[in-house]
Amino acid sequence: MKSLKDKKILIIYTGGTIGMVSGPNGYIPVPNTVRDILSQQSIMHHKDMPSWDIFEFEVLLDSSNVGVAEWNQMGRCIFDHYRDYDGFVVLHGTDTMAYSASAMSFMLQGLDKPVVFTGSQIPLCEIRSDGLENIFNSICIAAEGVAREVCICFSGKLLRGNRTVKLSSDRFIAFESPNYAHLAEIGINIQYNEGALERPDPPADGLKLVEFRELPIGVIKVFPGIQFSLFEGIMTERLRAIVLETFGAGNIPASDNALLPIIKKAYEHGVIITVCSQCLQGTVSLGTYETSRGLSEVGAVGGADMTTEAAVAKLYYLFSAQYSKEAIKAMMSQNMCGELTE
Ligand code: ASN
Repeated sequence: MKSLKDKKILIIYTGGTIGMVSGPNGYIPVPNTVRDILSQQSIMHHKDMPSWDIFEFEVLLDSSNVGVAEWNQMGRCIFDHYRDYDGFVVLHGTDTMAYSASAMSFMLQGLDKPVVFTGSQIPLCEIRSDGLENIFNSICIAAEGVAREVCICFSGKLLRGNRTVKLSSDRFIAFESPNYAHLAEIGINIQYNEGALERPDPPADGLKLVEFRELPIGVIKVFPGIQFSLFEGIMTERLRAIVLETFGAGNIPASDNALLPIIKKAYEHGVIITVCSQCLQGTVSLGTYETSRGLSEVGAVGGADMTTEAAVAKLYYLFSAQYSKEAIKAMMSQNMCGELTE
């Protein structure tokens, strides 16, 4: 087995606070900041450190601006360099990291090397930055090769990417996977939770990249007093899918039964309706309560314990991979890469 220092890691900088500098209009990512700061760290050249290269995106983004094109760019970058490296560290803004990590978990079919997303809450160029520690931990995890899946390494924890949500905009502990065990705890030792890790079989035909296409989908969060009729206008043939963020185990307010006929019409137009929960823990179970029964009767499908982030990414994947409507509907409640518990 290769030791860590014999491993090769590609660090991909996409943008985000970690490489930002304060400007007149707020923080913005600045080219070469991460590269320069990392190169100056003696630990990055320590004899036991894996060898590493850094690839910086031409246009660096606050992650609020990351969309389908950038996901494809990230996926392609990993795909193109897959054979040359033992693992990948993706430096990314925290705001949409959970979406991007979810997207990569579907886009990179047959992945059996670590892809570790990280970033920081304070830029590397400022004192008290959490960035260096996050980067060092991520490099070690990418090099160890135990977690051969898309994960998020942040503030001493390793989480499954498609199970993660951003929890805090100002704490160092910015992420959690509230519905799934941590993949590792990072202390003096990196303690992997073997039972929680994906165990991909080495894929027969290697890594496959499924680039995403733009997709007209919507996320609707229900709330007490919601006037469903306002949403009728968007439920046209143009819409391909909706993620409905419901209460508890998949419950919706009766509100004069306004939603169900709208959902039924949308379903008849071919729209895939996936039911997720506003709760961070637990699962959707349509039919447990009378307030959810109607949803399955009009064609909606329960997304079990999937995060909204994972549900959105999965829809992009399934439509881009050109599955049929029936297959997409079935697959939204089936586990593909550790994103939900069946
Ligand atoms: N707005 C930043 C981003 O997501 C936040 C961060 O990285 N901490 O790019």
